[in-house]
Amino acid sequence: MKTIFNNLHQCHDSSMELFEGSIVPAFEKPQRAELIRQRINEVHLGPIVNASEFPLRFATAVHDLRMVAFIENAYTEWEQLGRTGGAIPYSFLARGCCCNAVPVSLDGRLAYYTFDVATPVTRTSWQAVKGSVDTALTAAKLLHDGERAAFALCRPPGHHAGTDYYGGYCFLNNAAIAVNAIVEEGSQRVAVLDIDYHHGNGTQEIFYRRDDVLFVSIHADPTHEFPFFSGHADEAGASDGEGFNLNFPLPAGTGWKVWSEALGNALSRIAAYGPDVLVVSLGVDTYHGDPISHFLLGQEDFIRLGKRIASLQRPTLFVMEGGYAVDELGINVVNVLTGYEGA
Ligand code: OKP
Ligand code: ZN
Repeated sequence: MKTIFNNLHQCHDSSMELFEGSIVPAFEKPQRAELIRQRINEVHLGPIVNASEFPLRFATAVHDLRMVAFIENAYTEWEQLGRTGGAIPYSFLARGCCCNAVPVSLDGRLAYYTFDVATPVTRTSWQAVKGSVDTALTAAKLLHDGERAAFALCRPPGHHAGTDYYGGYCFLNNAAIAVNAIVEEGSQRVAVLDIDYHHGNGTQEIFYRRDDVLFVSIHADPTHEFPFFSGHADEAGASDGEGFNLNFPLPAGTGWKVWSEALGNALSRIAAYGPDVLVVSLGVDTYHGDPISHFLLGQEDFIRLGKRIASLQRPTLFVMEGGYAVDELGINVVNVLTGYEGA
């Protein structure tokens, strides 16, 4: 299959991250995309194609225009205040607050739009963020033009970004923007299978009230794991979307046996839905060696996983999300893709 790549990903390099009370090197770093690209070349998965540019309206079709503009301009404002480092908040919008108005000051708007400190806007982040969206849209276009599968090597990732908030290393929701574009191009039903270790809260929220997009996610139980406030089994969708959201929260220590049972149930639901297109939010932070995660999948399991996804026999768009064990990252990601192709 073809891979879509965008060199602009390098423009987002936040270098540092607050982790368990210390400042450590960022887990979500440019090397990730480079290592995946290298592995794709090594195994001759297929051609690597540069992303094309798309109008921003594809992004603002699922995100609040004011948030998109905020991400684009936050660093200019940050610098005008004489600040250095990445733009991050020191405060957050808490539940039950009496006023949901967007504040005026930059710090107030940071508090409003982002939900963690792991997602700093740097001087050039916007170019990478827009480039990542373009990567997903270029891959979606390939499917529209008749390819059976494509891999959008997106970076930064996207599945934690919701309609009007960003966080968890994610600014704009690449997968959701691609899904929405696919629906606008005429697909009646699109299924999203999110297999990242973390729940795709943003994607869930964006499609929660829609029946033309089925969201299915297998992830760490949010009672113990980031993003903490969504991903429970009883979140089934609302209004028109009731029954079109399906979560499989699993405990820390989950290995292939239990994980693949959940996958079987997820795939049954997707098969019953009968989507025109399947979009896979592909995280490999389910790997046993991942430094921030607690599932126990092995390298060979990723091949099995790819084969199982292929059994659906739907046009499939893989969109890169997480995976932080950099030494094995290329192997794990490409194992899913070769598993899919070899099936
Ligand atoms: C993004 B994706 C580590 C804190 C990290 C952010 C995690 C974002 C994951 N204990 N918090 O879903 O891979
Ligand atoms: Zn993740």
